[in-house]
Amino acid sequence: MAGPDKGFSRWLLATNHKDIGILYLWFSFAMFLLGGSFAMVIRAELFQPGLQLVDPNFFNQMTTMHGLVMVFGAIMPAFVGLANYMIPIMIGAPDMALPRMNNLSFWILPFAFAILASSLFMEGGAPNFGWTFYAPLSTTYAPPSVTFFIFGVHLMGISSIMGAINIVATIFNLRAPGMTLMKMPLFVWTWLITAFLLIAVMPVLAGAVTMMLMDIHFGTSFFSAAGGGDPVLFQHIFWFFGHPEVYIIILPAFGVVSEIIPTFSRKPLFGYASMVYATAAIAFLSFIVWAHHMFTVGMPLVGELYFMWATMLIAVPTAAKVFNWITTMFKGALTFETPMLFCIAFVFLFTLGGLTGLMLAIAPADMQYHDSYFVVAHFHYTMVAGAIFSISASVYYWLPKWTGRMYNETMGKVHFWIAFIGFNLTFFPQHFLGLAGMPRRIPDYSIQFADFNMISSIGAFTYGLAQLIFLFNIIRTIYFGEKTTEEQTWESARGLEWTLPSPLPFHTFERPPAIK
Ligand code: CU1
Repeated sequence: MAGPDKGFSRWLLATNHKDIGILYLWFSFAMFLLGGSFAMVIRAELFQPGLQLVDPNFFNQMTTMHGLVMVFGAIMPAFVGLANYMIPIMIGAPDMALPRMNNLSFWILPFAFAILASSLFMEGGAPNFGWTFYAPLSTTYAPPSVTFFIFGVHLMGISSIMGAINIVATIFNLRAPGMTLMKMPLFVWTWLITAFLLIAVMPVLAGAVTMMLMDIHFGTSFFSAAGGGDPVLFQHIFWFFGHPEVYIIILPAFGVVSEIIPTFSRKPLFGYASMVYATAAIAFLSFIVWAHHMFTVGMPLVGELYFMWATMLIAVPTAAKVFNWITTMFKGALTFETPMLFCIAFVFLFTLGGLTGLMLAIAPADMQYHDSYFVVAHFHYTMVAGAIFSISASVYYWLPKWTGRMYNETMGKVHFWIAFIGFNLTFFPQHFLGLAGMPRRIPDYSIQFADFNMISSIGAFTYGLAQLIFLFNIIRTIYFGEKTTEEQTWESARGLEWTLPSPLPFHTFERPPAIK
């Protein structure tokens, strides 16, 4: 059945990978603004000590909803959208392998997040137990809306699993002749591995929320010590999902950066094969490090040591990737258009987030850092400067291809610099706050934390403002952007460059240019 071309039914009945990609991307942008507005409430409350702009329980709802909406509503769907739009093009496939399931995986999402967001208006308010929803806070002491939260998580998990199956099926079955696995663009590789992570761990998340549901409504005691269960079991199950989840978020970001840096360096990616193996190694290691989130629960010493060393091992393949990006840029004919600026900031700031991750991996040190603002600073360097910056880069990079129109470069650069400064103003001081002992998820704080919190809040408002420039630039491009020719889209530029002979020893043209 071919859906009507025009109007709402074009989107409702969409089976075309580009249409579905566009739906995912706009949905994730909407969720990004919603989750961002929750962050603005948080930073407004923390602007000064003693403000109490909002009720402390509402503040807890904001931290919870901010995390849930950003992780599951903004970042993940944005990458699924990029996958939908770009993977078939990159591997020479006519569409995704399972186009109708593709439609279903998208259209579940608005309902899942409508259910989640509507809990804000329910009696007792939205979930207030943090995005990690530790039991018994999320079972025995949860507001009634927790049941809607569980249903929402189930729906979103179904959507993710279907999306992942579709991506695996597409990459394994629909590659054009000659497109062997080791010729695939890095973005396709990172998504293939990400899709396997999703298929492996989303059911674990579904299991965790189902056990919660049983504990709340059906009299079981999985997480209740009073009934013979164990609250720490929840943390093990959650983080067995949760740690691979952070790589689900960051691996496609690695892929995007590995596409963009070669283009603006006028060189092929350095160490293609090592990038593929490093991605696979990170994915494997992500399954065996989960308890580094739980150093303070009272694990046996051997457990602490194992999870400490295993976690540190991840730095090896990650460093290989950073080395490859830097070496790709080395002696390249660099230019600094907006996508490249975001990618360079990504490499620099994500590495910083990786280094604080290494600090957190040291079990005895984590006894001090645990649940402090240092953790918040750490993971925002990976989630915002990692995932969000790479998504921003990819939108600027592929917008000319998607729309046939060029975005405004000056406005893009203004967006980048305001975002870069705003981001660092927000999160760099939080390292110091955490080291000085300020706990996370708290609506008020003592006076010695005042200065850094005010700087952080000003930074957050600045970063938030920058996104409005981003939105304006995108809409302006779609309606009024200067028409592009094939040569003006960045990818075509790369294709041309790759056919040129080069005097530099680093230019070994072992890979053909990506199929357009
Ligand atoms: Cu982790």
